[in-house]
Amino acid sequence: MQTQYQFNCGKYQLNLNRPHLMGIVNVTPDSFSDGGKYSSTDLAVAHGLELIAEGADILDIGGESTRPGAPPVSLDEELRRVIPVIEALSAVSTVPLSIDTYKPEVMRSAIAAGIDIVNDVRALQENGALDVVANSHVGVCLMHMQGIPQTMQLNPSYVNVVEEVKQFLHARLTVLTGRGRGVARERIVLDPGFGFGKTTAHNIALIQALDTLNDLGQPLLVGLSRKSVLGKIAGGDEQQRLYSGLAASVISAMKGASILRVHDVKATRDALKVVEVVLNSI
Ligand code: 8Y4
Repeated sequence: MQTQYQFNCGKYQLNLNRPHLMGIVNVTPDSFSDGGKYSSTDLAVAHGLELIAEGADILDIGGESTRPGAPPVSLDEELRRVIPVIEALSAVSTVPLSIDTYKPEVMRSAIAAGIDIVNDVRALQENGALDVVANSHVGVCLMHMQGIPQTMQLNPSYVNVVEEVKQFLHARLTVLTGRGRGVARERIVLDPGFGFGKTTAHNIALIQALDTLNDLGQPLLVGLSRKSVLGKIAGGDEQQRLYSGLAASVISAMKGASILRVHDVKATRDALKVVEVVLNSI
């Protein structure tokens, strides 16, 4: 199925001998502090614990929407959302915690609060981000994106999307592992960045070519859960993309992806269990 990579991330050493599931924990704006029963912190923590119970191997905590056209969130607001969730979950979690951020200040505070992985859609290109990660022991996911979230879906354009994504990831890998920085390869996973400055055709070409991205020699992370490419292929809005997403997860696993970032942990776990058992018994 895939190469047996070891992933060293913070307090954890994951043996990626089967596809691992990264469950998504969104920390929404706190609209409950004005009288509601549960705060957004409580809701996010409860959701994280539920995902662990369903079989999540990693939790990815995010306080800023990276969706196409979504407005940016200020540094203070992002910190207010995610740090209390990280503090609460790190005290009880049995799995590594990941922070979805591109801001070095959020990375630094999240590391102090107990985060194990930095998941950066900008691949540590923000000033100072690389140093924060290099001077720590966290794992890191380097993702490809063309453009910036506000405008990336307006006119995505490539000569050869697969080659360009591959070259970008190779270049970032070289920077991180190079002299001076010296981040160990065992701390790095790579991600083609589905939906980030890509048309449906680009996304489909990248799914088809996932196996060739294994040439980079690093574990691959795939995030296709509920994304619009699934709706374009099979129809349905965000809430109706579970079955198409399961097909995408099975294909990704069979093409060697090591980590799948998903909303629907229980359903994906069942689907992947079948892949795992059948492929290991032939
Ligand atoms: C419905 C639900 C429609 C969610 C769109 C979305 C990735 C990621 C995101 C990814 C890595 C998203 C933070 C976008 N996607 N990180 N983050 N890889 N590493 N959109 O593909 O989920 S956010």
